[in-house]
Amino acid sequence: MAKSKYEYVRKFEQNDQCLLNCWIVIRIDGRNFHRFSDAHNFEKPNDQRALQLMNKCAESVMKEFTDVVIAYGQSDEFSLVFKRSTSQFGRRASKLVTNVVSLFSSSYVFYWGHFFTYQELLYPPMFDGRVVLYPTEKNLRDYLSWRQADCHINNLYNTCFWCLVQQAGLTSNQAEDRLNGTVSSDKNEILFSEFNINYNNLPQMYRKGSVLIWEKMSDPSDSSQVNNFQKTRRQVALHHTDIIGDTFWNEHGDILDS
Ligand code: DGT
Ligand code: MG
Ligand code: MG
Ligand code: MG
Ligand code: MG
Repeated sequence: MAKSKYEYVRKFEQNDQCLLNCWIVIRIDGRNFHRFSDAHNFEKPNDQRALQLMNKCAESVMKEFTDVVIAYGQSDEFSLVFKRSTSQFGRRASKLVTNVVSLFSSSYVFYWGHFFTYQELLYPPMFDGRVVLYPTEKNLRDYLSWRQADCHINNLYNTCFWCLVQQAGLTSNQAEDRLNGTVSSDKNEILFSEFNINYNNLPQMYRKGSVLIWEKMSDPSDSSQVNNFQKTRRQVALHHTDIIGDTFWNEHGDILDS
């Protein structure tokens, strides 16, 4: 078929194929969730409903894009890691990030009411997205460690901050001044001695964030047993666990193999 004289404009499109052999990380982050969390009365410092909704959205993305081997989320962000050999969308960065962000955002609205039973969604939320490539296992693990360390640092700070404001009656400025220059052990001590809170006993989801991986589980919908072997199905499993140390990676050696 003859091409129209306009066809040449295609050549202006840029090739944004991600480098081969690298893990493709897509990190999405809620736009101005400072305002969004206030407007929707999120509990401070952690709103269980909001975090569970984020996890549900990430699960939706993983079920659609099964080359995502692990996803890590905390606060208003999620990092989704495509296996290094993925050929999804020909590894085109713009295709990958826009599809992931749009499915995540639409899922956030779609599932809102499942988690926020009494809180109406007041306006459409937005998420940004970026693509980062990691060529070595060390780089990728360091990336995920960076996000989990960020979760810990922010959560410890925010937990102290809101105790000082909500329970001790300090103003925001006073609470900030009080925490200025403190290290982790100081904050643990404030929580323990002034608010009777053992930080390590707070919910793991708040302290560690959320880790989603594929796990083989026996399929309860399939009762047929072949040679005493129950069929297994890959399902998305949710963990709130340390991913900085080696234990998690030793127990789930297949995540980075693929
Ligand atoms: P951005 O990302 O530059 O558009 O701006 P923000 O406001 O989204 O800033 P960001 O992403 O650095 O920080 C996340 C905000 O979301 C932060 O203000 C706290 C809020 N947020 C996230 N999760 C929760 C939660 O569970 N409870 C409450 N109260 N706030 C939360
Ligand atoms: Mg930001
Ligand atoms: Mg944000
Ligand atoms: Mg954020
Ligand atoms: Mg089309």
